[in-house]
Amino acid sequence: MTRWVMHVDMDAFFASVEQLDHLEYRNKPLIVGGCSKRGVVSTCSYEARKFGVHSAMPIAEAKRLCPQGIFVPGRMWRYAEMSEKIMHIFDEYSPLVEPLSIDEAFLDLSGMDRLVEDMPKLGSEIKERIKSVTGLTASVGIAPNKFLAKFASDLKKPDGLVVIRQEEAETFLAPYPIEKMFGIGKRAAEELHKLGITKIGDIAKCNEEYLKHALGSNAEFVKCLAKGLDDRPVENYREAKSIGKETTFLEDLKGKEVCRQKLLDLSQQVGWRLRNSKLCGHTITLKVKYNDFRVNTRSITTEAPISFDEDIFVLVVKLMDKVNWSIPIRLLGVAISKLELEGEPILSLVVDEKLEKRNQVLDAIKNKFGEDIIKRGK
Ligand code: TTP
Ligand code: MG
Repeated sequence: MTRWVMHVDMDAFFASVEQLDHLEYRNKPLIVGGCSKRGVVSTCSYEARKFGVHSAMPIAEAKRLCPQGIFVPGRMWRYAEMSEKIMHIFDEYSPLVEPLSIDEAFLDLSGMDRLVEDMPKLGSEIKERIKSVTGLTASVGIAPNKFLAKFASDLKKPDGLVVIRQEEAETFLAPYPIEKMFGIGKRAAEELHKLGITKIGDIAKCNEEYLKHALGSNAEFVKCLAKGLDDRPVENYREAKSIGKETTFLEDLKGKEVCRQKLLDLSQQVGWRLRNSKLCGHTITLKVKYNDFRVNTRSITTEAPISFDEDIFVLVVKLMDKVNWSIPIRLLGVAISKLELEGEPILSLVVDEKLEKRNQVLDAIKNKFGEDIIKRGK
């Protein structure tokens, strides 16, 4: 059975929504972002991109590059509303959808015995459906795995549709610069350049041991991607029995306080995924792996379902008392299980309206910028 994964990503999402709602912004360079002097660009219309404006650029610089641009603050509620509509459409096309951010998702299309010839048609269909329901354009990539699908959706933006077949994948990827690859950050790119590696094809051909000089333990994974191979599954958190997040540290952690901060980060990441999937859960599990590879897991179950970061973290802190922190720690993990669909307002252990608002705002921002953007203080 051929595996098929579709990646859909909306074009200039916030800006397109603004252009849809305001006739006067259409076909104009439009910049959405914080309007204070020190604000940054959230995104901008393709008309503004011609001037070199892009996401995360200071507004002041955008104004310099594109003085005739229209600058507007964002309306998160409106983008969230649109996002929900889009996610519903995805559900029509696949039972297995993995939302990645406010405007993109992976759809698993396998198991429907679809032929490669059907793929462009399916891509056009979903694009048309999105256009007719929302008035917005999306770019679509279809391929046998996640890496290729996301790569493909980015190639012909805006309003693009690219299908990559497995047998052509390696040749297809080869001429592109390494910076276009998932997992290659700025630092890794610099290290690769030092080794004389500039194209994805160079990575595919390179000896793995040599690659390790630049990519460390990621060398094998990245080399597989460069060959167009990626077996990561499309994950639907809604079907998950548990949602968890673990981190293995490059250097062992020492001491309870350091671990506490890491566990706060992990609790937030778990909470975010949970709420994104409209789920809540009852059992919290703390996992600790020591540097001698012994593993200790502790769990606690609450009567009322929880989904807030604070509630998760409070329970994690309780579990911390049952763990030995005097041995160096190699890995920490937090998971929540006994999941259920978020129904009526969730009974929080700490009933607090402000908390709910804060979680909503945080989620909106994390959806916007990715989950690593905000780390709460102690
Ligand atoms: P993206 O999909 O990265 O960007 P985009 O949809 O605006 O443009 P593209 O056509 O290249 O896909 O992000 C989706 C939305 O997330 C974007 O419209 C605004 C928001 N966002 C930010 O607020 N800040 C950022 O730095 C980025 C990258 C996105
Ligand atoms: Mg987008």
